[in-house]
Amino acid sequence: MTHQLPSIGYDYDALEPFIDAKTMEIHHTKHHQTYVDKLNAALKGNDSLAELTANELISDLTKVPEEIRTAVRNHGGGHSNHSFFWPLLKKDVAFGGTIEAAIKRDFGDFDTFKSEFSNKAALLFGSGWTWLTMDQGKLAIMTTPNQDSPISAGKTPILGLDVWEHAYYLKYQNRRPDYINAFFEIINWDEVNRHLTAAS
Ligand code: MN3
Repeated sequence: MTHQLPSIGYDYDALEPFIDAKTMEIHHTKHHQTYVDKLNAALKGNDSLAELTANELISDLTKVPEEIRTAVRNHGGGHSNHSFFWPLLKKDVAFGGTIEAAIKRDFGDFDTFKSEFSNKAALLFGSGWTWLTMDQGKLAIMTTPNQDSPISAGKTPILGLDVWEHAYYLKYQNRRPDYINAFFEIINWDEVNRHLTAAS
């Protein structure tokens, strides 16, 4: 199997003004494409891994030969994380459904969840991701460095935010908190609910 760049499922300008079209285009066609290409390059000649999806590859990295483990972790993680990220973004989706009750149960209220998630995203040093995961039946917020995935730690991602500078620098420069606030305006809660249902 050759890994392929998936479509993001909407136009690059669909998230304006929260995320600009140029950022979306470069992020998808350059950054995500590079993860796909480098994953394919790393896997070349490793027939035993050829049938596995990116999620399967990163779910147990000890099964990946040591000489390509770092490449699969970084580029398989990058491919998995970005494929997960694009459908999480959509304008004008109302917050509600099972996620509303689950957030209330595990965080008390939405504002507490939002402020914990935003603070972790803002304070993450360097490049990485902030996640809402399902961990042993409970929602939890975590961060990962680089392109590491919660899947490699045995957790199921429900929501994720790319806080690499390439995700926001053209529009927001060093103002990562403004990007995080914008993200909360374009969360596709329908997609979040789908992940929550699948994980429950
Ligand atoms: Mn990215």
